[in-house]
Amino acid sequence: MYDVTVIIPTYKEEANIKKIISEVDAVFKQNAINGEILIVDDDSPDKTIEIVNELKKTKPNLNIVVRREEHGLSQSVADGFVHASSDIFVVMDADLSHPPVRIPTMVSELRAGYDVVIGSRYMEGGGIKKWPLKRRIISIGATFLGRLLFPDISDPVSGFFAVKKSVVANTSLKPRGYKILLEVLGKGSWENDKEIPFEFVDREIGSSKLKLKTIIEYAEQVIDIALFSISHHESAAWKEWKRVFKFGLVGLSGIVVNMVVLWYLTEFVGFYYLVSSLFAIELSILNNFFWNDLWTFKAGGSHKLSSRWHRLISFHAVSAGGLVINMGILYLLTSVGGVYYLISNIIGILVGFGWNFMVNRRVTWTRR
Ligand SMILES: Nc1nc2c(ncn2[C@@H]2O[C@H](COP(=O)(O)OP(=O)(O)OP(=O)(O)O)[C@@H](O)[C@H]2O)c(=O)[nH]1
Ligand SMILES: [Mg+2]
Repeated sequence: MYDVTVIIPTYKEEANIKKIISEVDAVFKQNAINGEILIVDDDSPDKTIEIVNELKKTKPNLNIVVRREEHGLSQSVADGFVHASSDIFVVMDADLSHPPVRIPTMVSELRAGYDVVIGSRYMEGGGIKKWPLKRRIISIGATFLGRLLFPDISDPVSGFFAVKKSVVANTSLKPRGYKILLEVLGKGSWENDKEIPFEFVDREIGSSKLKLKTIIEYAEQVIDIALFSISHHESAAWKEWKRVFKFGLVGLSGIVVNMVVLWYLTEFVGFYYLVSSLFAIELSILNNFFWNDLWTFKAGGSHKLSSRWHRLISFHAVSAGGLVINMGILYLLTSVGGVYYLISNIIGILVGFGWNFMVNRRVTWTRR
């Protein structure tokens, strides 16, 4: 019936609701969008519902769902997906943090063929205005966790995004969890995404609902999506697991190269073993680089570091960092912490591996 549904979850937004509705409606009119506004309210005890019902009298494209049970932000948005009467959904907050003027761009990107369009605070051109340091730190932490699952997405926990109905239509989104976008990315069926920058403005009126419990639930949600992807191989996060696995296999092959070269140069060429080791380390780094470049991260020339030489240099730098981390942890745990050195070494290797994967993923082999 409509071309676009803007879904706005609300809880106690009496101070903002009127303004956001009229701003979205104005954007519809200015851009000739046949759009619906769907408020999904968790039975707010303030005047939110009353105001919406009053506005409904003059705005036929305004609808409200009032939820009386199982309160929660993600559940509300998921309910909005079910009640929307269009094939394109835009999700945004009620507190004017998300600029409605970006809606037309999101819609046209979906029409251009993208399945998900994300409003990003963390890409060039995006930003956050007037946020206290504490909020910034929490947000950066949450974004970091989300990027473990979706490293190509700068803002995987944004509350401002648009999806095609087909992405979420046959998925069971977990009712719990605060970050609905992460849930959509983790469990929805989509192929390609697009990020567009926007400037997030902190709410001026009304109260924030962010609590410690929210953070714990968020961590649970990330784990849940990671586990989900292990059994759903069409999911985007699964592709990332495959890369981690390949990177690990390549790492093991590097150990073999290292051992063979060390042994050969020492036994048959007669080098002092530490000298042999230098060659062994360099050859294993080269071995790992080429396998990762041709196999783990193969990407038909779409890397930001488009020259293989640049990627090779970057890989060396990251590997050196990984080595320092590995040895540093070995030293600290054993000499300072009194941990048995072989155990310390395993921990050092794992942390070094995590470093190597994540930094190479985001620097050496980052996509354009
Ligand atoms: N339906 C529903 N909406 C909610 C719930 N919690 C928050 N919201 C709405 O979801 C949007 C985002 O919530 P906010 O409280 O702004 O969350 P935030 O942006 O992380 O934090 P602040 O802006 O600092 O408050 C707003 O439109 C809220 O009204 C909820 O439990 N149910
Ligand atoms: Mg907000």
